Amino acid sequence: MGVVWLATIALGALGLMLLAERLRRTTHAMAGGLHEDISLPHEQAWELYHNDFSLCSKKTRVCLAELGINYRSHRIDLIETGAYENLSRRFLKVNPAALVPVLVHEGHPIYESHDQLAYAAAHSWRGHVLTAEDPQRQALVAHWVRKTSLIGENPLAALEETAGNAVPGLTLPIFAAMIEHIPVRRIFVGLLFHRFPRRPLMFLAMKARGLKKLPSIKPMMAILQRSRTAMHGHLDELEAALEASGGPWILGQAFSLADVGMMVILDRLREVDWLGVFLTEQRPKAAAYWRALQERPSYAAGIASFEHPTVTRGLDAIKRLKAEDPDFAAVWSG
Ligand SMILES: N[C@@H](CCC(=O)N[C@@H](CS)C(=O)NCC(=O)O)C(=O)O
Repeated sequence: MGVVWLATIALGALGLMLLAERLRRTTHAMAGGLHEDISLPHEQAWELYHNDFSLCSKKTRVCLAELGINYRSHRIDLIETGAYENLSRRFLKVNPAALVPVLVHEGHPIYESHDQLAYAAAHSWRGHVLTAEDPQRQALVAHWVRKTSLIGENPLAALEETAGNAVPGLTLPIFAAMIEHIPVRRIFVGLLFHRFPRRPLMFLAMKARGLKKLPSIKPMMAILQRSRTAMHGHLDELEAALEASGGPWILGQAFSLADVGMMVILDRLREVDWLGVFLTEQRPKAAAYWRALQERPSYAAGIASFEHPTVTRGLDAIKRLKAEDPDFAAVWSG
């Protein structure tokens, strides 16, 4: 009986501790743009909370590199790169939505990466170089910035809307490869504190099955197929835009924020070995465009120099399995 009482008390205490921690780590949506009402400790005019692998973080880093803005870097782990640091008390003070990137200017945060691009361009003497002056071209830049963004709370529900929303589904294989090396207890932190429990649940499912068995997780394969179809549509639009502008960039001779977003999307396709599917001879302009994008110093500064070891290892594992296992390779065909 004494043991039962002790166990009950211990469980009760644990439950209370978890509840108290849950209350301390409440998360909620944050509107995009500058929040002058929030002041964060800072040492530099520009600071960036970001993750090496995250699509939106890459976009903001490339934009800052294009603008020549120096920033203090705060690297934040996400579960796929090691741990749910985005759910830590410290980071939730920076962004209660628990998302990266967060750009901080003079101590005030700017949420949503597309808003960060616009804000940084508007506050840099070189900003006009990345945006357009005449309204028609401005509208074109706005169209492509949106097209390359992750929009909405559930991007998977609107894959056809933006190329950014079609990316997470195509990222599933590298997520599965990366999560193989992350201990399950770290994913549990997400189950306790994440605003969208379906995200840690998805990682748990991939962890349980392993990379090789990813093709057997039917709901994920359905998302992947839908994302692939949607991405084909988005890249057809890119091919047409490059044809119309005459290249080398979406606006023609001028590199703009439109290209910043697309650089990051194409790089993610590289990271998950999709380029052979999407940049075929059917899209020669997009293929040449991708080659030109990789030549930009901002590609090295914002993307290549942040290559994460788990991503490199994951891509190697994907390529190995594709060569060995036809069922696995079939994910990329068809
Ligand atoms: N619409 C937001 C999306 C931000 C977002 O989803 N960030 C992802 C990384 S790309 C993240 O922080 N995920 C962490 C998580 O869901 O646990 C933006 O463009 O900034």
